Amino acid sequence: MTGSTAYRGSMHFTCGYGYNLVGAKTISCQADVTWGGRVPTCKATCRAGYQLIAQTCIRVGLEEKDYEDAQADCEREGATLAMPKTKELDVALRNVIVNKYGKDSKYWIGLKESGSWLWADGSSLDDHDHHYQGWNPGEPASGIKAWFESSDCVQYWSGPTDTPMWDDTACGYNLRYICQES
Ligand SMILES: [Ca+2]
Repeated sequence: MTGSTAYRGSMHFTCGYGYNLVGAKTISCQADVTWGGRVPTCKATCRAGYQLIAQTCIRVGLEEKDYEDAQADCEREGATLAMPKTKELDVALRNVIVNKYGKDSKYWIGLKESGSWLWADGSSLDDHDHHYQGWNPGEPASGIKAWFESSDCVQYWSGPTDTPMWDDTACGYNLRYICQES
């Protein structure tokens, strides 16, 4: 909200990401210290099936798919696998999963190793010095590569911490997954 609350001043309203403004963008201040119109509201704009979590529209897919199929399913909806790049979003996603589905299932997120760790939008996990990372203690661990062709895709896994945290595993496993609107 910017502008002036003085008489004949006008206020301009905007909404944060994931919200649409409902009502007039600009309203004026009246001589009697009331607004010259209704104060607008912000309404979440996630598409059907998605919910707003930490300013991000997400959907939890309960069908179990391998990493590529899960990513393709998200892409069909104009989304990608979820990218919990911030602690805020990572913790919010964990809480949604645990509160709704418990801590035992595993879920793909949009992080994969292709030379380096890349998010589903192509950005690098190592882009900046103080980037957030939500790995389980001891992960990413490459030991599993002796048995499987690749251990390059990242899942939420309630391992030693009993909390869904990042773990690299074989991309061919069929897991639940989380989509994020892009
Ligand atoms: Ca691992």
